[in-house]
Amino acid sequence: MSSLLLIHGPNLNLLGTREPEIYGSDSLEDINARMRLIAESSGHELFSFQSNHEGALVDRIQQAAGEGICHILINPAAYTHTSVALRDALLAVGIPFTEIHLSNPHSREEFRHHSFLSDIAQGVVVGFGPQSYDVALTGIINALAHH
Ligand code: CA2
Repeated sequence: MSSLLLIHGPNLNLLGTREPEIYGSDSLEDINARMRLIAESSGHELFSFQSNHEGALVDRIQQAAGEGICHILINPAAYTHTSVALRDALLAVGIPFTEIHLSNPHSREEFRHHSFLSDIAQGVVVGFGPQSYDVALTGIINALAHH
């Protein structure tokens, strides 16, 4: 059994309430519950965490190092494009991670085209709405099985 951690960045607590044409109509709790179910049906456990605060996200990543988390799934939201602190935290703990986005940031404004995380991620899944999470988790579970 592996322990996985799903992290959501700022404003993602609003999922399902606004801008469904960009971000879909699932709530964050819908996504968390579905991810937990997928993980558990393969014999793994999955914890989730959301914060609007960069430092709280850094703290959660650091904490994961002492919890035996073997993979982090993260939608860093706007911090994708700004945060050296999240990059440093992920490098510091050395836990492999997958970057996830609901939308395709490359088809949006120029400032969303750069990610501080993509080049150090194991994988990146973007553009499939809430299904991006399912695709990422399925890929991780398959990779764990062949390890
Ligand atoms: O597409 C994604 O998943 C993003 O990470 C979403 C971020 C955006 O800054 C990134 O460029 C791409 C924004 C999240 C905002 O979440 C909301 C959810 C519901 C209603 C309004 C905003």
